[in-house]
Amino acid sequence: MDKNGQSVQVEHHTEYNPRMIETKWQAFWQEHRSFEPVSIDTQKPKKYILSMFPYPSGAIHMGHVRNYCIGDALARHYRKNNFNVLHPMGWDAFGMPAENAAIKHKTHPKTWTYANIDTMRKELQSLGLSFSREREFATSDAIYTRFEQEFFIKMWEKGLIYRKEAYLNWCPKDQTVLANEQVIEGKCWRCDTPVVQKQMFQYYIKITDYADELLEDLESLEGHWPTQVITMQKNWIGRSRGLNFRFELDSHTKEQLDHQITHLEVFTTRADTIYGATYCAIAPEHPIVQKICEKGILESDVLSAIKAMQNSSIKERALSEKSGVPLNLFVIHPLTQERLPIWVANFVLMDYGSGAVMSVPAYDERDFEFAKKYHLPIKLVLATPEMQGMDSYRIDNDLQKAIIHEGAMIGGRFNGLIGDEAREQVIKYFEEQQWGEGVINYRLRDWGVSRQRYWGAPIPMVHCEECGIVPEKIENLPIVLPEDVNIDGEGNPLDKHPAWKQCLCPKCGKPAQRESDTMDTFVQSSWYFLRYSTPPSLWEKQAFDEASLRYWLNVDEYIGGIEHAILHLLYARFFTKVLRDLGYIHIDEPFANLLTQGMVLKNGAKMSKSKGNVVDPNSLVAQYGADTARLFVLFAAPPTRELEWNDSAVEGSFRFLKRLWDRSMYILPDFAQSDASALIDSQTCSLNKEEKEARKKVYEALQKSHEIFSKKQSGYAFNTLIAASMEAFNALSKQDNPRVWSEGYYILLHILEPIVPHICWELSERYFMCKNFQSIPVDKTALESQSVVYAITINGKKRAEVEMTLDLDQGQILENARASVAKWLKDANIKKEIVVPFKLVNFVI
Ligand code: ANZ
Ligand code: ZN
Repeated sequence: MDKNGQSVQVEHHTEYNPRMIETKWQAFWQEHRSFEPVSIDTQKPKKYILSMFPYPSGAIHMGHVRNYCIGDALARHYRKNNFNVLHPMGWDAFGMPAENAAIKHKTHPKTWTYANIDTMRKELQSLGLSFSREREFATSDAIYTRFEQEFFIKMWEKGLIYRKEAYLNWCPKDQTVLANEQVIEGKCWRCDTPVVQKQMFQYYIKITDYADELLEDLESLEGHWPTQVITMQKNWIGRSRGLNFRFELDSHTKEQLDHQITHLEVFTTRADTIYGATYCAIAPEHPIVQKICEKGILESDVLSAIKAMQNSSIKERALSEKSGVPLNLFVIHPLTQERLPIWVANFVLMDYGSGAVMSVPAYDERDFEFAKKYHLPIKLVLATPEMQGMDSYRIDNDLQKAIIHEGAMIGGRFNGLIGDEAREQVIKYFEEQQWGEGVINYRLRDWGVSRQRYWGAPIPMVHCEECGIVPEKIENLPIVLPEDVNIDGEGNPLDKHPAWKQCLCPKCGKPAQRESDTMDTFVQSSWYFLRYSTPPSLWEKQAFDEASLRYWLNVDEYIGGIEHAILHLLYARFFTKVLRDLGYIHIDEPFANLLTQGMVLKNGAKMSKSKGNVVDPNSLVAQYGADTARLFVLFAAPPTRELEWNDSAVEGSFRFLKRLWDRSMYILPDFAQSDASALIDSQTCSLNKEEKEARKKVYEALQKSHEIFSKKQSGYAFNTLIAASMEAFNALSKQDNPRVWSEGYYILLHILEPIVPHICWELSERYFMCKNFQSIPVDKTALESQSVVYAITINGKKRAEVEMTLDLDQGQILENARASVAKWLKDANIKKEIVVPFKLVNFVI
């Protein structure tokens, strides 16, 4: 009844028709702008929930569905709890697949990309995800590129970007640079021509300048980011303390090198193993190699082995077996004066340390493998069990594997020193002798951002004959891509374009040429999360609105795949710090919390096109509806774990929703208020056990909901919340008090709304006249375990009374009962045990 005493019309009960209610509510949400945040609302707390944006490949897959359902549950929860919620979505739209499609299907990358975006937007919408539509953008939009180019210029001016020659995969036939994925078994993916390594100038961003801060700030993320991700980033940055020192070349070697090179500098993290060095290994690109090749004194097979190493990519080298050739050149060991041979080795990298190592096969796995292969001596110099108590150095070419544990140094001035202490003492001595110095090294490399491709953000630099390389003027931005290009896989389309490159030098005004490299797509994904904070009406004019940034950042919860543990997440952290130092933003770290969702598997393998085991989310939604899809992905596994596809679990999810729908007809027909708590209160005492039990289960589920969303139970275990809701629903079904039904439904719809929103909004509208969900407090009295007194009888004769709580199962009830009448049962032969729930237990003996 409503206030005027008139009965409220409840629509006649109908079949559960997900398609109908889902389209209805999706239209409603859009029309009412239900998910648009208030730009800045100082009256409310804010939450910024972000799922990693997708690459617009053309279709969403189950991994996306999972990722976005997790984020959506959080966003809806906070909205309901009176937060101002920013939950945006966009498109990581530049990248190679668009160009590959252009080559294959003769379409334009832009057409292809934006058509895919339209398709995928519809797919996401059909899932009822509560994204802000108004803040959506694609990173290929010119107004986004505009500011990325501005950042590039500011970074260049600050010395954070430089050019350096680097080796790239090059197809000599197509005259084009190839990405690693385009090199298949050493050959070009298009024409099968063997790929060579070609040196070309590339732009680099100095992420290494931030190595220390990136490492140190990981500490502040502990407890908020998965430990695994933090560890992976630490290892990737790879900070290590070591010794840089110079071996003197022997006199014959100096002569060979025309006295132009007199020393070989190496970097080691294991200065304590210095006496165990038996050879040196240098990178194929090392200056000594260059010099000796020029001299033309190497045997032709040695020369061709070196050429082969130089022509294989860094990735290939890492994957192939260790190999090398000796140069017949030697260094002098600074402590022992021994002559050690210099080898060229494929596992030594030119851009790490000094591109040369002292090789200590006894204590380093790579050196060991190499020494075994080429029969180089293996020398034990540390007191470890392998030394068998001997107290002077020992050659042991039969050693089975490299020794990785520490041991004390033996003999000489460092005798007895072990570990860090030993290393520091050796470093100190070398510094005193001026042979070398202690250094900190990082594995992290500067970030090469040049790509010789069309579908990317143009690097806003100009090549002028007079002025050199000059940044474009800010007022000339954006530098947009020409649309009339011929993309055929040969060369760089921007380079080939007849007119696009021609421009005027921003400095001297003379004719000049544009840079034709575009930026790595990781640049776009390094700042998109900052951009969403700014209202779209300002996007044209500024990168960010200061006040909006202050209000919305950090991202409170970032959700995405573990495959982004290193690159994307590290670059995003780095960009945040750079933009801070350029004065654009004020935060140090972008993502306060990170949730890495597990993979979606089918038949034990990751769902992927190549394995042919993908399930198309569209057909799932078409068959069962979005709510079933959402319920399934959140019920089948906790978010961080792997999710195994299971057809019958999908069925089960659908059946639960159908039952939820069908039994809604037991809700009080005249219950037209949106606050259910008034319903039961006065009646609590007169409820029977089943009714009390049902209420208890309902409030337990509600309490679980509070706990799970507030992270008291870590990892957002929505699966347990769904399980609790199902249990509550079953308990409700075991009683028939319409008031308990109504209250239970009211609360269950509230709990389930973040997970299965469409059905919840529909039933709430039908039965509770409400189009809004609010937070409901837990009725603590409902949670108390109710107890009853059982009569315990033997052969029908009452022997005892026992109070028991309602949550006990049959086994526990019997156990209590037996204990209470133990003295009568002691020697008896129990023939039968009968439990009458909530009343009595009878033993027949
Ligand atoms: C001698 C040694 C003995 C080493 C030993 C290790 C163990 P991290 O810890 O990753 O920084 N190294 C140095 N420069 C290299 C290069 N350009 N390419 C390949 N390897 C290089 O690694 C440092 C160690 O990697 C260095 O310490 C060096 O080998 C090798 F029992 O020196 B070590
Ligand atoms: Zn100029």
